[in-house]
Amino acid sequence: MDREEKIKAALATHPCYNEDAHHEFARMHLPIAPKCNIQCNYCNRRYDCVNESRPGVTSKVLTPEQAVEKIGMVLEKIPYLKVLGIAGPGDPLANEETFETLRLIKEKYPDLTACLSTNGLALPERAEELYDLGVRFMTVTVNSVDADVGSKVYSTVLFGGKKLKNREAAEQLIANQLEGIRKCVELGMVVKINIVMIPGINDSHIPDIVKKVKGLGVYIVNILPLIPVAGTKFENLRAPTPEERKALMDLCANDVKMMRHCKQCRADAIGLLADDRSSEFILGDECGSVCGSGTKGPNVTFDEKPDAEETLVAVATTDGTKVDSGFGNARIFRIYASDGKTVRFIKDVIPPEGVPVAGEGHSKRIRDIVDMLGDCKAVAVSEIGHMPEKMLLSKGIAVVVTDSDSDIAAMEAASAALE
Ligand code: CLF
Ligand code: SF4
Repeated sequence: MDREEKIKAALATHPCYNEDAHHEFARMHLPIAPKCNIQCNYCNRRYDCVNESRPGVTSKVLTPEQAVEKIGMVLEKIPYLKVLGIAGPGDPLANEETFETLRLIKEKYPDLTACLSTNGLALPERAEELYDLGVRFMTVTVNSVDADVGSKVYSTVLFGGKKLKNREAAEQLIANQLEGIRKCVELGMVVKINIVMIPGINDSHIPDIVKKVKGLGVYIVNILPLIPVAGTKFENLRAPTPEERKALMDLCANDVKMMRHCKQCRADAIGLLADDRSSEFILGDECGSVCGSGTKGPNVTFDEKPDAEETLVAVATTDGTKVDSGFGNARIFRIYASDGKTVRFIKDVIPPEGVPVAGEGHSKRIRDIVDMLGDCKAVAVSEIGHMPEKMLLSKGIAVVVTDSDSDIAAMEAASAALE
């Protein structure tokens, strides 16, 4: 196969770049890159890079060796895995581990597609190396192509041994992003642009960004909604409504292909975009960090303690993004701390799997889960049976039935706990 045919074949099985492929083919993120070289005003660095992930999600960092070892485990259970992505938890190009991981992937899994997501600051100097290491799919998050707008989005940029601020920071970042994109396209990579839509800051500027990157030859654009996160400069801004985002995407679709099926997945996501199976592949020494209890059972120790005035609540979920599970069958309980006005993510608690859905085994599972929720004062679930509800209420844990997004559900649970 020549170079173009190879890229065409990879495009046919890439779940993000090709909407038709996302029900059939899986991606695996390798969370090996914790550091970042810029500060976006919507990012709380306790969590994964928001340029590619949903806010409030924390991935455990692996070494390149651990990450590559895990690929073999995943392929055994998910043979339709086609793409290996590096998307954080920080910026991949601010971490040498990214290059080591790509070297290992090229050696062991040359048939899988290597994909990367970056803020683009270091792209001009590393693009060729990335191409040589086999990267053919590159995502760059570009929130402005105008330094006046950019200076509202970014507060600092670390470049050339200097800490740049405000307008100077934005100018440098934008120049590097555009040059990096140009180089990647010239080398023959397929380039996707992510744009975070921030009402009142860059929303009216987004059509100009799209026109600019179209001129550089990008393949597809993904407009992500701002999700305001406590502890960031943008915590009091509002998210765009789905209607506003759709209208903007429809407008920009006149210029370039739009991605409309993004799941804002975590930096350690594994599986089909709509079915994250990362909790099935937790390595032994990841327990206690990612999941708190993992399969170890009750008596959770929270490694990040809530402040004295904060209330702990739990949210039942499958993929971390919304409440979609009943109490007894939840794959993950996301634990949040709330001061009554905002919520902040503490950690995931993962109940043991493979327990009977009825009989004594089932009641024991319910008791274990109640114990695992430790000091939580409320739990949000999509449904709950009489027995677990009674058990929770007897322990002073309020129950909220909802189908909201996880962070909103955590707020609903916190209100119920404080009633
Ligand atoms: Fe990962 Fe990103 Fe590659 Fe996909 S995700 S590095 S391009 S393999 Fe995909 Fe997830 Fe949306 Fe990203 S759904 S957040 S667009
Ligand atoms: Fe956060 Fe990503 Fe921005 Fe770095 S590039 S500050 S990790 S959102």
